Formats: sequence, C-alpha cells, structure tokens
Amino acid sequence: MDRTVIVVKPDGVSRGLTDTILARFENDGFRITSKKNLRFTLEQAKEFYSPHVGKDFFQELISFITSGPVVAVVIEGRNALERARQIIGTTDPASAPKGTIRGDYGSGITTNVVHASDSPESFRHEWKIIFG
Ligand code: 3AN
Repeated sequence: MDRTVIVVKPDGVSRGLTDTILARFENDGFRITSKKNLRFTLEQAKEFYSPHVGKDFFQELISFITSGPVVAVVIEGRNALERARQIIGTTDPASAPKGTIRGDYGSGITTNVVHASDSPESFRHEWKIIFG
C-alpha cells in the first residue's frame, strides 16, 4: 500500500465536482485517509509548484490555484502514484482519454480540475505543505 496527494482544483470545487472526482478513486479501491478544505496562500502555492518556477505558465498556474478553495485528500492503495495518474489522465484535457477525470471534466491545460502527485518525492513535498 502507498499513498498519493489528490487536489481538487478551484474549477473542480466551484463546479461542484468534488464528490464525483473523489468517488472515481474510491470506486477504484482507494481509501481516503486525510481530507482538508483549504485555499492556498500565495506562499503555499509557490512552494507547491516550485518545480515549475521559471516556466512560462508559472504565474498563470499560481493565480489559478489561489483563485478559490480546493479540497486536498491523501488516498491510500496499491501502486497509488501510478494508478492515480491513470485515473486523472494526461495534463492537457484535450488529449486525455474519455473515462479519465481530466478527459471527462477538464476544460483547459490550466483548468484541468485535479492534481495528483507524480513521484514519491513530490508526494512528500506536497503532503508537507498541505498536511504537515
Ligand atoms: P500534471 O498536473 O499533469 O502533473 P505538471 O506537473 O507538468 O502536470 O504541471 C503542473 C500543472 O501546471 C498542470 N496541472 C497544469 O495545470 C499546468 N501546466 C503544465 N503544463 C502547462 C502548459 N504547457 N501550459 C499551461 N499550464 C501548464
């Protein structure tokens, strides 16, 4: 069993998709072990997305993720990181297959409704910022 951080982004929360999105993971056998409603501060957002500092989309990403409340959870399950990435789909919803969360609900590469950690290091980094 291992764990990953899932964040329902501001577009997912404001569109009322939180329960629908979290159910996708639970229906696949994941267990939610922590849950937190929060709004990222500017500092938290910059730290959370620090791997993207200097990229041309960084400012847009920070503005978006701080634009409203998010719901963050830790989910636990076998092969959690890889399976959760399959469930959310690729970064750009335009190329994410139907049946993935981003493929079904994402409206743009920034507004892609959900985040999942992409490595054990990013899980630890993200967990510390939100739940530490
Ligand atoms: P993912 O969320 O699929 O792991 P990352 O880690 O490469 O993708 O990027 C983090 C976030 O940055 C993405 N969820 C997306 O919102 C945004 N992003 C990534 N690439 C781009 C891009 N080319 N243009 C605009 N935003 C992007």
